[in-house]
Amino acid sequence: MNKLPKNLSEVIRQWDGHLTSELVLEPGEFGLGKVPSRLKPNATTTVVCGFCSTGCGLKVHLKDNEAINISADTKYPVNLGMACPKGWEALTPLKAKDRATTPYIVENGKARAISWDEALTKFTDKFKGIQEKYGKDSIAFISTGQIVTEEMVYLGALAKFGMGMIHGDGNTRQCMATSVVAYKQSFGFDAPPYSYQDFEESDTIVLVGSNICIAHPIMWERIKRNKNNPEIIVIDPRKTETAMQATQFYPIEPKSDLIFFYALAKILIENKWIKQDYIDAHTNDFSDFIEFLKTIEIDDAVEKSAISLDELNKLAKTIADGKRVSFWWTMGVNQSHEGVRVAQAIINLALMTGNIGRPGTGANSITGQCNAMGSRLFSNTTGLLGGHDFTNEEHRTKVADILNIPVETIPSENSLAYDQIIDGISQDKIKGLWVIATNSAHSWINQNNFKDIIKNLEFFVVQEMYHSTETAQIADLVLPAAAWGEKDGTFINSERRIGLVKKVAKAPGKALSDFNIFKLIANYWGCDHLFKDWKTPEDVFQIMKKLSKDQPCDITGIKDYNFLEDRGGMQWPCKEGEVPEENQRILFEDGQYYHPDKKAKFIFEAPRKVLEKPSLAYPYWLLTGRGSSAQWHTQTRTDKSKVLKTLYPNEIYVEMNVGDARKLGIKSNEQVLIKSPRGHLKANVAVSYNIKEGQVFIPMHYRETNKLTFPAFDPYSRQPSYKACAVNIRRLEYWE
Ligand SMILES: Nc1nc2c(c(=O)[nH]1)N[C@H]1C(S)=C(S)[C@@H](COP(=O)(O)OP(=O)(O)OC[C@H]3O[C@@H](n4cnc5c(=O)[nH]c(N)nc54)[C@H](O)[C@@H]3O)O[C@H]1N2
Ligand SMILES: Nc1nc2c(c(=O)[nH]1)N[C@H]1C(S)=C(S)[C@@H](COP(=O)(O)OP(=O)(O)OC[C@H]3O[C@@H](n4cnc5c(=O)[nH]c(N)nc54)[C@H](O)[C@@H]3O)O[C@H]1N2
Ligand code: SF4
Ligand SMILES: [Mo]
Repeated sequence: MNKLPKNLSEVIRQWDGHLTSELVLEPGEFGLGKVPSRLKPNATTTVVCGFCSTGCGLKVHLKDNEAINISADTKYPVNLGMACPKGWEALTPLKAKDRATTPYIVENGKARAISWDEALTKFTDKFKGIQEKYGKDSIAFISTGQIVTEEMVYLGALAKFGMGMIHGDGNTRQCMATSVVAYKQSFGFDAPPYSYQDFEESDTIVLVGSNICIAHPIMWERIKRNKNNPEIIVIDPRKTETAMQATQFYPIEPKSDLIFFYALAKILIENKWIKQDYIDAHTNDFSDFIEFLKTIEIDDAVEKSAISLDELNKLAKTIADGKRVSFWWTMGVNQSHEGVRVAQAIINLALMTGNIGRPGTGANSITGQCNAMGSRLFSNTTGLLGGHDFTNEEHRTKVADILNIPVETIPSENSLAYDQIIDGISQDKIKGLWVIATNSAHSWINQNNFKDIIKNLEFFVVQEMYHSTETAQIADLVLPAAAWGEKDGTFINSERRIGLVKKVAKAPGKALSDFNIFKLIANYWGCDHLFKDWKTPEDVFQIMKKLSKDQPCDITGIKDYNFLEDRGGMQWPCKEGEVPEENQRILFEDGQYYHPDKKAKFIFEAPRKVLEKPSLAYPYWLLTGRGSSAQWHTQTRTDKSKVLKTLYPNEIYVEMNVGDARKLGIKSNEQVLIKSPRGHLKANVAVSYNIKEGQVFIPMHYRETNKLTFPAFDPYSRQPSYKACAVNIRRLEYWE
């Protein structure tokens, strides 16, 4: 069992499935040969972008079997010929010198390149040993919203059904957990209801905690195509690039959204600016909501949000006057100590004003990573495959039947959340960790003790495309992964569109696609009998279809990859026998939600205390988020491009108000020290009018940023509240 299969080349051929016939293997190498044989050597083909959740179609131009250039696809229904700088530069990160090209193990601080056979033997022996010593649930995995859905399904099934893990979460916890919980509770299923066409059809666009110009530039371009001269309303503490383009800007105090939206609801109700017939026909608990709102004082909301009553009234009136009002939110809402209730306060506004289920409307959470939506439905982390529930026996039986596996292999309890897995490591409950396609040692909240916590593990495996990431640097075993562009599969974008990702380049050295790594692990672990039919990504896609059957995310009508190719992707639902003609669809047109009684729920709760606020010792709010459209997350990919690097400050900087800078005698570009109760860092000052006094902003892309952040979590989604903590700032000479 713990040996490479004898007829390895045969296995590799099977891995590549429909690509087999012309597949040439380099002798002695595991890298899987050439670009897919179904593409002609000098072809042009469309691939969905591997950065943000917009999911633009990019044309990849091949010469002699090699991807040489990219342009934006003019026909793809998402981006209509547009792409942002990251998309244009998407091939560059593949060629970087710090790609992990061989498995390696770190012993006594020294890295040693090893064969796949040794790596997989080590992986299996170590993790099995830990399980024998401490129990099955003593190993866990943390995955991602950035591998193809087929790989997510494989990983989730392998880890939980094959290797016996219970705990596995993803970086989507840092990002989307709040929206998932909010939608499930309010609508009965995690179902963002919109299509991008809504950006063009609204007459009133309300963007909450969403810097769309930077984070989703092509969605912003869709707003610019709107012919209704729409009101564009931005609710954000900072005057962001998006706020600068807005027709109305509400610079709300950090973490005051909940009371602010409740006050707004109260004003709408008092003025009878609501759609009672819609509320009566399609929702529950509105009268309780009215009762609850009696506990909300408008004056209190005005004071806490720093938005005047006049402005609040103006916003309410604008919403009331709009015929097609759409509400959009992103991380300013999700990353909060009470994010779920804030998201639901926004959902409540859409429901009570009847702004849902019609073109140009909706309570719309914008996702972040290219495949966050895939992970929400198919990663087997927070929910069972296909939007099912681990704790529901019927669901477990259904999934077991589809996969043809014993139902007992499916855990009947939910996984610990990301923060609980990290705590579990501190508490010696989790002794083995496997991280796939996320850079936890940079992006996780409060980094000060992260590396020490990791030392508590007996075995730490990182599956990565680069050996240089902060997380790979502290691993015991690194498994080199092929990247976007080097493998096949599908992503699901923000508007629920399933789009194709293709192998257009060869992975370097011995790097393998995550799909193939999972396949090998199944073989070495001895559970490959569970995955007999899972030969190619497209086989797994066919299994995903079965898993989705009769769920709101039913995709049984998508025949195969060629169908997706021909249609320019397809939004869910797409049921067998009900394949839609049109290419842009919204949900809830019939007012039917996914709760058993088909009604949506008003959900509300008194605002919670913010656990860390500015104080005498730490007088500034620290906000964090995206810095520019050319930077991606922890920058492992985007900092490989010379072109992108010219588009943003290469060193960490802090944005600070002109008045604050003057008070402290700080000049623009001066380096300052920033301290939170947990850690400190040095950053260059960017003096600005776009941030209020008493607040500062540091982009998340720099490795130091999370030394400062405060680990507060939403109680329902367990999403970290990255966006608010307290810091102090001083000139260097003052500290040193
Ligand atoms: N260029 C680029 N694009 C990206 C990414 C990237 O790294 N780079 N990442 C992708 C991912 S994974 C994600 S999740 C998205 C994130 O996309 P966004 O959420 O749009 O980006 P952020 O800058 O994280 O946060 C948005 C805004 O929230 C505001 N905010 C902070 N606190 C509060 C608050 O209390 N209330 C309100 N109302 N607003 C607040 C911040 O000032 C910030 O402007 O971007 C995606 N797109
Ligand atoms: N302070 C602060 N912190 C934040 C945020 C914030 O707003 N403020 N935002 C949070 C949010 S919303 C998010 S989504 C996270 C993002 O945080 P991360 O997920 O840690 O960020 P990435 O840099 O995208 O990490 C992805 C990793 O996967 C690797 N990789 C890329 N493609 C592949 C592949 O195909 N296979 C494998 N095996 N590896 C691959 C990349 O090299 C990279 O190291 O950060 C969170 N952290
Ligand atoms: S907007 Fe997003 S999906 Fe489109 S090209 Fe840019 S990073 Fe890629
Ligand atoms: Mo994210």
